[in-house]
Amino acid sequence: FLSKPNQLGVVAVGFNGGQCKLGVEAAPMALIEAGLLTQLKDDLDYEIHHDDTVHFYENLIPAEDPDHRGMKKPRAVSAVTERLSQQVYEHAREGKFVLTLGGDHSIAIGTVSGTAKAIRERLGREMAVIWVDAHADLNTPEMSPSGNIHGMPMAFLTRLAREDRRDIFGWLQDEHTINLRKLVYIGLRDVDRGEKQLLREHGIKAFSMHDVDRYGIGKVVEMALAHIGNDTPIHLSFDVDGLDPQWAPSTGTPVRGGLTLREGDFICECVHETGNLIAMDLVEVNPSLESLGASETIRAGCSLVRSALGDTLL
Ligand code: 4U7
Ligand code: MN
Ligand code: MN
Ligand code: MN
Repeated sequence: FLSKPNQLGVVAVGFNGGQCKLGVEAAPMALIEAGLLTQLKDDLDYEIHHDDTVHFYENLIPAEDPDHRGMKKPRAVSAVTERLSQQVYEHAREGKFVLTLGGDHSIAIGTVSGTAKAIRERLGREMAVIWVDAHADLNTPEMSPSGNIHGMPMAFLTRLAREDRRDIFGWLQDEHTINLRKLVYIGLRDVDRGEKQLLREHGIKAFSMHDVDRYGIGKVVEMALAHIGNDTPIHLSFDVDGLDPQWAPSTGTPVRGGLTLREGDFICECVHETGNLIAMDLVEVNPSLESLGASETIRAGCSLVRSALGDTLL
């Protein structure tokens, strides 16, 4: 589905407004300083299109941003994701692979909407999303226990949550959205009550850590890809907290009992092997938490991205 398979559009998003902890905005720089883009260029032969900027979108953050329907910083997250959606769209519409380095997971409202629109325009098709995460990020504003928008992106992207105000996600059009049947979760282990109900009610495909234990990661990935089908573009949104804190301790909402780094890499490798992967997000790396584990977490993040871009051993 990529007309330029070795061309890589990179967007570095230093945004933390979808949650309350500082530090996640420093992740793109930390990943780049760890050599990620150099590795993709020198070892995997990608031609990199990057503006050499970490975007903080300072001029888009309003001074006043009161809660709306319980959402915290709704205008800031909306304005930043609207801009990011355009940036991602511009790469994707040229047929490049789009790699977005976050940032907290609210930024997926921008990335997924951007690729979904480009794929509809270029190919006339609906794309699929593989969401690797401890969490489902499917809370509607009313259901959310925290009001943090990084726990809501999938609700807005699937239209389970809607808001008409243009400055609070009202810019999302049908062309930006994802079909609930084309969403697959892997790694879930901390899902809120309301989210569980939505998963059941809508029959959303979800592989929890229980499924990973029962079937093994090989079978789980096989079932996930079978659900999506052979002929569908895939956007992989990887929250580093999908990994166990043993491998990725530096993240805002760690949950024990997660994927090993090898299992995470394996998911990425298999999705790469389909030949259908068109974009990846790596989010929720927070180098300022667990300072002892920061470099491990950054290394884990680099490894996941390399795996998704075709770094297999043989
Ligand atoms: B992440 C949570 F309540 N579900 O909505 C919420 F447990 O992007 C956590 O996956 C969300 O890291 C975590 O606040 C968002 C909570
Ligand atoms: Mn998470
Ligand atoms: Mn997440
Ligand atoms: Mn998190």
